[in-house]
Amino acid sequence: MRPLPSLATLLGLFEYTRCAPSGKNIIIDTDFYSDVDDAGALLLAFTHPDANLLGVNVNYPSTYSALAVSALLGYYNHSDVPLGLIRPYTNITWLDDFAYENGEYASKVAYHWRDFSPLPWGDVRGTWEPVKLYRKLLAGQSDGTVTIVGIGFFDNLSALLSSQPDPYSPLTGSELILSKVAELVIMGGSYPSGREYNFFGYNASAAAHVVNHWPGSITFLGDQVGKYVLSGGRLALGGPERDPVRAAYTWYNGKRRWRPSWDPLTMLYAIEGLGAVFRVGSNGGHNYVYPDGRNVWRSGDDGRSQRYLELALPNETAGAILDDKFLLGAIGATGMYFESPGYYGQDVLGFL
Ligand SMILES: [Ca+2]
Repeated sequence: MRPLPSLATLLGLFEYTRCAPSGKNIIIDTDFYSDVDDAGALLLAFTHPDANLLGVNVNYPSTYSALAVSALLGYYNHSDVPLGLIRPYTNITWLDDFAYENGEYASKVAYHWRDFSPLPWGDVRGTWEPVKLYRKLLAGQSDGTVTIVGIGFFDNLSALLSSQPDPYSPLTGSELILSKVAELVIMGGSYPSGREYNFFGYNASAAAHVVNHWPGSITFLGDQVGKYVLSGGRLALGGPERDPVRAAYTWYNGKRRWRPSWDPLTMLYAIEGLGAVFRVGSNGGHNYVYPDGRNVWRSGDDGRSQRYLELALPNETAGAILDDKFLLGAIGATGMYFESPGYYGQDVLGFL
């Protein structure tokens, strides 16, 4: 079993997480619907001391996805952060009709943490239309200072790219991106080539539009990087009992608890950069997405700045780093430190 962080380390980082928000300007585009790794990514972003959260857009048209993200925003003290939801939406919930082993979590998080949510239970009319939210947020920031993190599907980003001048900005979507966005960080694709769900699974033409026509820098984290990095288990086993992301991992994973880390790794890079965890896997070149969602890394930069990531550490080390950050973020959000020496590793799933 991996050694636990020392008490001094935990307390020191706990204090750090209570500081006023600063750091990198982040807008998140998440499906928050099927795989629970979106919840891990949001826990990272909502509690990381180096992230300045500007807004969240939901790219899957479920009211429960938006209500759950709203509950997380409230729970982690970001009730003032605006939330968008793709239109038209329905009350659809996820069913694991692939493996019939993973549990739905979005509606449960939305309901059980509804008292934290800025949105009233069951009513998402207060969410932004995603393109309007993007344009408002981007227009309000200094040039070249915004990082957009895409950890789902591409309809919102495609619509931003195609958008026209409006009351928020006289620039087209492409001009606004070029002016304001420092980097688009995408979980999607397979490198140097392959077929990955975020590109082909929902709206492949939107993925192709964004990847092939985005005017600024893009960094990709592909399927192979996240697949073998397991995280979430320590949070599920020993995190604060009332933490909603702990519950999400528990509901989704059942007794297996750990889960691949595509979205949390993408978020970690977006906030912290390469650090000791990542290195650039590409050597020049650019990504190309076919109309059916397959992708290939092509030589030549084609006038664009694109790269894909690899891990610079063993999978187990990267997973342990994520688990540390999940746990510390969750503890920091409770406003209290758990003093019981037997707390960590204790199976407290009985609360469900
Ligand atoms: Ca996702």
